[in-house]
Amino acid sequence: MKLYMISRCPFAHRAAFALGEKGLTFEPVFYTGEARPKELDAVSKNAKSPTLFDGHDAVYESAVVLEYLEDRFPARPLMPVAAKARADVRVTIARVNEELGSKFGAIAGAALKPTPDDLAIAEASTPFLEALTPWDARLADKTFLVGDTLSLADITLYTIFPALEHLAKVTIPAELVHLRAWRDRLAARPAAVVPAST
Ligand SMILES: N[C@@H](CCC(=O)N[C@@H](CS)C(=O)NCC(=O)O)C(=O)O
Repeated sequence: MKLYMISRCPFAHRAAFALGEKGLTFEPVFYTGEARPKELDAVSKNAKSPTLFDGHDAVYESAVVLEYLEDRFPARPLMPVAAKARADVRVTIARVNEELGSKFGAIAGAALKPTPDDLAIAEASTPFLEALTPWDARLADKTFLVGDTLSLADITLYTIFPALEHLAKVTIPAELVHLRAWRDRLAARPAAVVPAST
């Protein structure tokens, strides 16, 4: 399998993390936004980072790539078995996207400006950091977001943090001890390494 991705892209990180957890090897193909590979255009103009090529089959949109990997390689599952628990994982992923997605995007937008300014980054960070409080409370007495094992929900939330740290030096506030501990547990997993071109 080949994973086409932009270096340090948090969405691609989700796919790489899931592949690693499943013990699957893949060839990373890094590109930049300025030099979009023609292979991606051949798939779709909507195929972004990540796009997974599994033989002749190409899959894009990180959430779809994660579900595809689960369907195609069910060993070492990242989804629970019970229907309700599977629904819980999907609702949690939807909440990550709804509650944090656009706030994360605003920080990234400020940090990626040609001349980023610290005030704009700090202003964009405030709503994002405030939105973390319920996630900290949720993890007060839990090792993982849903059930007792790592799931696609953990991977989806986790990948936001290394990207923000790298892009904007924004990190989880010290008082959110449960969220920080969860973040550190995930970071310690070998599959959590951020895919980056050298
Ligand atoms: N909703 C998409 C977002 C993917 C995305 O926006 N990736 C960025 C890099 S982090 C990208 O490919 N940007 C270049 C472009 O938009 O063509 C997903 O979850 O896969």
